[in-house]
Amino acid sequence: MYETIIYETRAGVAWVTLNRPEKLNAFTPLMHKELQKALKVAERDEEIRAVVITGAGRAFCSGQDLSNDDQTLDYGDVLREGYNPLIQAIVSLEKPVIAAINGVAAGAGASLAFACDFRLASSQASFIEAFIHVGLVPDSGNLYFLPRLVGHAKAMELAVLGEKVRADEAAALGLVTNVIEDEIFVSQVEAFAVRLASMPTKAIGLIKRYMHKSWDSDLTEVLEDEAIAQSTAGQTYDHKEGVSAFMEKRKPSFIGK
Ligand code: LHQ
Repeated sequence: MYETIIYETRAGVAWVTLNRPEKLNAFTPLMHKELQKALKVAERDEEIRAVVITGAGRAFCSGQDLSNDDQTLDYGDVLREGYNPLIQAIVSLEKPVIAAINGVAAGAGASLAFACDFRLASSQASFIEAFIHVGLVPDSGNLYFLPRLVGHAKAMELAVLGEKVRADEAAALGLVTNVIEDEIFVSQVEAFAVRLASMPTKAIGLIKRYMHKSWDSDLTEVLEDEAIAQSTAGQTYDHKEGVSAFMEKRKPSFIGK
């Protein structure tokens, strides 16, 4: 069904694997189409309560496929048609999205990871703001997410110098949640994703929506947004279940509704 990605589901988790290992999973227009389709499928499937994005082979994603470079294309249009909707799809998906960074994440591949809600890095992972090496500027949300993740000064340094950031350095910068030894990477990602998929999904979706929105809001707006979100969360099954479980001194069993 897909040519450039693999889409699999298990235990409430959708696994989306970028699958062009010979090009270090570089983006093509078809990969954009397929990724967006997969994210829609994951969004609509009520059984799916967490999404993992990872790469086949030794890389996470090397950004735009430079071997397909068509000089007649306006890069602004390439972004508007492929990358921007992809980043928006990740941000607006009200389920947790985990970037499982198995290897190098370069250029827009790094941007893809930065737009996700969690980043788990293999000890083999690295990040490169590769844009500058081909005379380009960070894109695909990179200029939005990177300074928010690591602060303005560090973001400038990474974006302008384009030096490789190893997994342990990325962890020290707060760029990744965790660094995991390569041999146990997939099983640890799976455990993390399954843990998220058994949590109160509606509440996670609301946290995600309003935490993103908070960057553009003042305190008065955030307080009201919290009230709106809490009103919705307070009416969920999972809220009732959480309270009952607490009172009955048992583990809650959340269903994501
Ligand atoms: C590749 C690529 C690649 C094709 C490795 N394309 N083949 C948005 C909108 C519009 C236009 C432009 O850009 C953007 C956003 C962007 O993403 S711009 C930035 C584009 N990406 C890059 O500049 C990164 C290019 N790649 C690299 O710098 C290196 O490959 C990294 C650092 C990722 C990995 O280095 P190595 O581990 O030494 O691997 P390698 O360079 O030997 O690559 C292995 C193969 O993969 C190789 O092919 P070959 O046939 O020689 O085995 C590369 O040509 C191919 N490959 N990235 N983006």
